[in-house]
Amino acid sequence: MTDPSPYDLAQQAAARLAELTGTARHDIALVLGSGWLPAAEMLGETTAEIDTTDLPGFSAAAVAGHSGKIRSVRVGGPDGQQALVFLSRTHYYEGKGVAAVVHGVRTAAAAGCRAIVLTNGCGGLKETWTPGTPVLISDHINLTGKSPIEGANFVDLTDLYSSRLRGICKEIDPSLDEGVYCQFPGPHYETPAEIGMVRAIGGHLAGMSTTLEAIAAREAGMEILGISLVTNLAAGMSGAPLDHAEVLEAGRAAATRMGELLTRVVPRI
Ligand code: 8IG
Repeated sequence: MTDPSPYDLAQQAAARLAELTGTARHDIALVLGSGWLPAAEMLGETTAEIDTTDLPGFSAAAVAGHSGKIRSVRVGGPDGQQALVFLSRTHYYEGKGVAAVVHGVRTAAAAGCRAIVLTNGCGGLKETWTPGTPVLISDHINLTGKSPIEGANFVDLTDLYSSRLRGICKEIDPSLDEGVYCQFPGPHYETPAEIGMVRAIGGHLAGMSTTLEAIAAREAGMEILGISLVTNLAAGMSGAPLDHAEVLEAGRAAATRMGELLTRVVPRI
């Protein structure tokens, strides 16, 4: 027998997800990056929590500060939406392949989600972005050299990070800035010279996730909101080496601001 396609596998995962959560359809998905869990706790009432490994196509989480769980969360708002919250993601640097990286996104689409909020922790290239500053992703540069799309499907990527959703965020918090996110393969951080390259090619944020997921989400027809939490100044800018513990601490410190943003924006998506 041939292996199921990534799209079939996502359909299977969504069917199992519906059984395990007792919720036939989800409306909106959120993927939590480094530092985002405390913020997401404020979103609403968790009606179910499952292990990703109980769904077809997912494997165990690999990074401290990421847990391999998916929550079904009742979100406030007029229509009472049901959110699917991924407490972890599969990173490109885990070496499981691009299909594994975007399996959660495809599962969310198959589960009915018409929008997705992709969050991450990353390095910032603007001095004014002190650790703990959330920044809206306006566009991206995918430096992995890979695509999650299989076959000759020439997907359009203009307005990939919905200007409508960015507008809603800015109505809620006019002080929010925007930036272009560059995805590096990782897992090492950049060299100062590579951050110089990011600046030269028009990037403002450096990280190890999000762009492949955004491409898969667009392919699946979802509207995308991308928000980075700047947890550190990009390599070479602060004079100090980058430290994963500091990254997690910056997330904890900024949780309230990000939690308020998510809680107010999600019901309006
Ligand atoms: I959190 O400075 C976090 N993730 N590539 N560079 C890259 N990824 C990151 C960084 C960073 N900070």
